Amino acid sequence: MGCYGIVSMVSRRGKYFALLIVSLMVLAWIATYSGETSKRTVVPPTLLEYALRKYKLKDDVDFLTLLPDLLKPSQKIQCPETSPLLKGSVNLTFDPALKLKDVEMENADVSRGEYEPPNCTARQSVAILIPHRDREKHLLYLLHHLHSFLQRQQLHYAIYIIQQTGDVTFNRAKLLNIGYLEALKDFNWDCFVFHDVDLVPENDHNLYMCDKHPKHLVVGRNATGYKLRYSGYFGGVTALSREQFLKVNGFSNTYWGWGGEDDDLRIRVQLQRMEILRPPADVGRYTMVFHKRDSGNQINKDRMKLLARTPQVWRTDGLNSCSYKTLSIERLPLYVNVTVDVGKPQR
Ligand code: UD2
Ligand code: MN
Repeated sequence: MGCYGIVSMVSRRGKYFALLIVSLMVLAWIATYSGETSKRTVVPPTLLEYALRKYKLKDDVDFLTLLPDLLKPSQKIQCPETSPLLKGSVNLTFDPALKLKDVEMENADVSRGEYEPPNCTARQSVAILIPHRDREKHLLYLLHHLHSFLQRQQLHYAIYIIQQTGDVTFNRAKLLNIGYLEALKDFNWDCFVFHDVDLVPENDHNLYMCDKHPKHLVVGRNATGYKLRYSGYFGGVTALSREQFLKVNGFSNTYWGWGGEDDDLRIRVQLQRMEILRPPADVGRYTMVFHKRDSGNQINKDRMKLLARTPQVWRTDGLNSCSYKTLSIERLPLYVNVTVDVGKPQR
């Protein structure tokens, strides 16, 4: 719900009520942030959303009944540096009979794709961005494992699935740019994790948090004997802070089909003289659910040519030139489903 939606909603109920809500929000903001050491920054337009989410309210709520609670200083302390809930390496299961309803029941505390630890303030707010088309089973397995994994890490997080509509050649990188731009309309996320739908993390010490430099979280996966494929490898799952991703102007929008877009992002990171951090090999382990190459995602034969021109074009090809049409945004229980038209290759 944007600012204008909030204003039109309350004006129907009279100006006095509107004034009351605005005053309450200011009070709530002061109360919530005065007692908290979190480094999260929340801009005023999200305040009402914050209160609605925190109290899981519908928009016809009686705010007066909330006043005492809103004015109470937050009792929450920052979550510990190492979560006591971590289990290390876990045995993953991929049950073909798994249903979305089961995963929803396992995650009753997740609302509209978003979760906050109940007893402490998370150290980072993280948006997980997953590019997707026609991989429903993989998505279900990932949701099943990833929600509990992220909750064990005591993160404030939301999962965004960015769906490419139609049968135009797949564009993973552009979908991820769109995910970043759309997620920032909801909240000022600290950190973004760019995540393939078919990769399931095996060890919860692999922290989905951002660091001083961009992180590559997949050291190895089952299919490649858990070995790093090559030294500059940057595919699968990466974590960049809001500022790091902005600094490199995001991904290129011009990689259609399979391959190259991950190497392009690595070049952008290196051009900014940032390093790439990785977890230890026994921690950065993933299971990739078996799949064949999808139709509509054929090998991009131009990828080497594109990679050669990255140093010349990165400033004008990326977040600042990402044009698309948002077809729908559905806030489902376990994820925000963003469906987009990414356009088609220019040729
Ligand atoms: C590798 C990289 C991946 C990306 C890709 C080249 C790893 C572990 N992953 O993955 O990050 O760089 O090469 O583009 O190295 N997808 C769909 N529907 C489609 C096609 C793709 O949802 O029809 C999404 C999905 O999230 C998938 C991702 O795009 O996981 C990458 O595609 P892939 O899994 O076919 O490619 P793969 O495994 O070679
Ligand atoms: Mn894959």
